[in-house]
Amino acid sequence: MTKPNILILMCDQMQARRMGFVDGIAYTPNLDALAAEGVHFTNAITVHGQCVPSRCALMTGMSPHECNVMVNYGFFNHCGHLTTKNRTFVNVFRDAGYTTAHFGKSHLGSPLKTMGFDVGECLDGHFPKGHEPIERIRVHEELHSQGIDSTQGEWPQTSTHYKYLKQGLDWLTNHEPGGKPLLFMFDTNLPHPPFYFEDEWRERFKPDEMVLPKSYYEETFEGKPAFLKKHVERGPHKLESESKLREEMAQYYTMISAVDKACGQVIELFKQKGLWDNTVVLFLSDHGDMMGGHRFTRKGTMPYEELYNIPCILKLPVGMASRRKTIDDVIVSTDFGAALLELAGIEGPEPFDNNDMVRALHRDHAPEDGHVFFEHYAAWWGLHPFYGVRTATMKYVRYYGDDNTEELYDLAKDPDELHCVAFDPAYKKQKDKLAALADDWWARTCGQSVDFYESDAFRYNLNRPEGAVTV
Ligand SMILES: [Ca+2]
Repeated sequence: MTKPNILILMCDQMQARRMGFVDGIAYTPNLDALAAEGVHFTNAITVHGQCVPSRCALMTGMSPHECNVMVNYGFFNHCGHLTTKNRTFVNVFRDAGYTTAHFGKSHLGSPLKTMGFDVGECLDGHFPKGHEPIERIRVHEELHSQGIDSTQGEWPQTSTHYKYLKQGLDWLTNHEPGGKPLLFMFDTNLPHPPFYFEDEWRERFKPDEMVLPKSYYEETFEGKPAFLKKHVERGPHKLESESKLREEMAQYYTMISAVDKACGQVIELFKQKGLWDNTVVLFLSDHGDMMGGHRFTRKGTMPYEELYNIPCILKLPVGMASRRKTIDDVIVSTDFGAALLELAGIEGPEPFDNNDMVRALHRDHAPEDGHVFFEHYAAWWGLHPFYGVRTATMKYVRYYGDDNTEELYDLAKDPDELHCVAFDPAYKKQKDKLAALADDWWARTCGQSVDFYESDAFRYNLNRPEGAVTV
């Protein structure tokens, strides 16, 4: 049987709930149609709530602390990035005879070829070009000290999106399969800040009609880590005003509609070329945006659903079926590469030899003990390292740095994560069990202390000579 093609449609900073068939406000007809044809995973969790670690983990199938990329390079002198030592799931597809192509953002700090792609173009944005890793982070810090946010890249957001979309569509139009299956990844930088209105959908989304999250109004921060309240009141996560938030949310929706339209164009081309029926499609984002949740903006340093629950749609090729159309099993982004390999009938080497995503397709119900792990380390606005575990109904978080505290949420009763029950005696038994699970994961995957991660050897990636990148 001919191996299926793989189409990965990836976007940036999109919350799970911002699809038309989920929230009723978003306008995403192409994603709605994809979900109708495929399977919607409602509890897909990214292993990390920020760009580079999330993307590196997706590619390698390893958690950020396992692939040594825990921070967006540049933050706090960390310059960890993937190198040829890291094998990606795309490398495995290429070795199995696939043509592999990538167009758009990668943000992996490494050339596409190193990541396993035969062809493509990428925006490995967020750094001035022409600098080696250690020098680049110095440039980054210098700009930051001058009050310049160099994380916003060198190009306007919108032209970047359309540039790589056009390049991808052009390549795909001219691509002759030659009997080889195709892995094609379109990876857009939208809907990343700075937010703006995509004109085509401006009239559809009125700021005063936006529905703000319940936690925007009701968050008290009682019983939560102290830094959260400080950040929201004084720090870089502070919202300017409700009207600004409403405007940003409307802008966010227009950018998501642009993502949707682009996905529709790629899908249409797959159909025109006769590839569609034998193609596995995965739509996802690298993480979400707080978008007013708990009165935060942006991302990083907090473990909430707005960031960690990502959109996830899987379309299977003709001849394969899922027992459910909507799957609420918790699954994690480090499983996605392994799942794509399994669906293509390719035996993946470790860690691509095991995943729960495909198993979920064959189940009628989520397993009672289903759980996944996640982590964060640091972002520009602070070093607040944590790891945690998410089940279908609970979330536990352990802060292992100076914060030295815990969070626990009963998501079944409190989906907005307003009431931290980590220190509620009624939840002690559940907390102890989840804490033991999370601690065991951290120990057996060689999780380390802050001192280790703050050592120069780790931050400067000094043991990785081939890590010198040209982006
Ligand atoms: Ca991102």
